[in-house]
Amino acid sequence: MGGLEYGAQTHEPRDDASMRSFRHDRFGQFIHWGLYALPAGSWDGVTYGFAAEFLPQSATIPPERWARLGDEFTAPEFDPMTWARTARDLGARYVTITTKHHDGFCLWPSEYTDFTVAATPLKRDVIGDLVHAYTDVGLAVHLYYSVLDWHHPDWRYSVDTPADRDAFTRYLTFASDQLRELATRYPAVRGFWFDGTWDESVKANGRWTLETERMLKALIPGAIVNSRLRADEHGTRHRGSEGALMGDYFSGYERRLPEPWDRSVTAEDWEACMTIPQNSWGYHAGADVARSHKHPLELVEQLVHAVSLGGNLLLNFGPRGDGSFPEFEQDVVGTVGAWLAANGACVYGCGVAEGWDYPGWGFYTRNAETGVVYAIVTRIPVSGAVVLQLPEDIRIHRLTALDTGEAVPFEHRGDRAIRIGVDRAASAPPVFAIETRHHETAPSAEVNPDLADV
Ligand code: JFZ
Repeated sequence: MGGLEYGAQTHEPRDDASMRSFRHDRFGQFIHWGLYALPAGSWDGVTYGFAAEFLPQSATIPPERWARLGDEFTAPEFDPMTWARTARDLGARYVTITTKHHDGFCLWPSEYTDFTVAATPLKRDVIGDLVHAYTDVGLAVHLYYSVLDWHHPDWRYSVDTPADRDAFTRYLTFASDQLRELATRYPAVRGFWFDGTWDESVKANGRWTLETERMLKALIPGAIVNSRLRADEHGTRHRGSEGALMGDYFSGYERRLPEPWDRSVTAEDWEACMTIPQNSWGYHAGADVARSHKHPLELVEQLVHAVSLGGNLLLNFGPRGDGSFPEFEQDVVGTVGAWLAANGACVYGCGVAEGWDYPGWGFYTRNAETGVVYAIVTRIPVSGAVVLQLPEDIRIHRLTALDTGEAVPFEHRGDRAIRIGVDRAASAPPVFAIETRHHETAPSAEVNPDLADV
């Protein structure tokens, strides 16, 4: 390992049951909820186009003033079972929830600060109630934690003086205490998603990032931790100075995906996180932000794009301050959920389809267990037909429409390609399930006449 003390602990992807199930799940729901959902991007009559959770910075709101928003946190519509059903209807298999974002407000009654949901009219332990509800409907829960904290007096962006060092050391103890508290209070959680780790102060504490990862894994066996937590002793993040991934999966694809033909990314586990608006994680009520919302089918496309490259997609939802989901998010739940209900077999348990080159009209995925290859047509050509280039020595055994299970006619174009007609009026990406066989492999146990009687 070339002597890095706080760098990567292993050079191989994890292959234990917990990691396999995270990989199998492929689709998660991200939840950003906190005080920022109340002003929803506007302050004193001015709307700020930037991300709603950054409003304290955009509108230069002093922490004391921001903290008073707690008095308005009544969330009359907040119902953990409704949230859990929403995640399940979306087709997500896991949920990652913000426990504390950059503003420092905690959605659980932490004993290490007063700035928590316990001091609001809502009072209840939001994280505890959600962990319970999601687990009840069979979803894995991960906890998001921002190390960056605009509220805590000991937070520092950089550590320049001995006084800074003392303060930041106290801060890291506070963060460790909170993380131990989370892991102890909610042992059912399956992983931790770190954020707010890009400042010089954290980069100078690579050792703390490794110790934190170890502590969480000791408290919760099998816990999964994203790469964004980690820095090595040189302050190099995500991947150590030697290039090896730190943490369990690469979490650097933010509001973007790798190029669809870039198979090099399949060497690591990774998860991309995605917003529905162009750029807001917390609920933003601004009209310009609303105009930037992605179409629900664009999100279907991004999901299969991620899976085709062996990655997960974590799709963000920002519930309103009252605890309800805005209409555009409910539309996403309806459309993406319905598509997955019919076509989920091309997502769950699937990954890269080796040998099947990026086709341009969509994506290929493959279920590693069954070997079935899926062709997902996200961009139906005006010709009304797609051509599939087959890997060498691969023949089509059976070709069906995934949603109906019915056989689909196709036309051979030599040995290495087939052509399938596609309904140009399809209202959602059609998926073809392809069972293949090897060219040389005899389909039955017939004796090869050339070898008989030898
Ligand atoms: C961070 C947060 O600032 C944001 O509010 C949200 O929680 C998001 C999930 O994470 O934003 C980032 C983090 C990393 C990058 C950009 C924005 N990055 O790596 O480019």
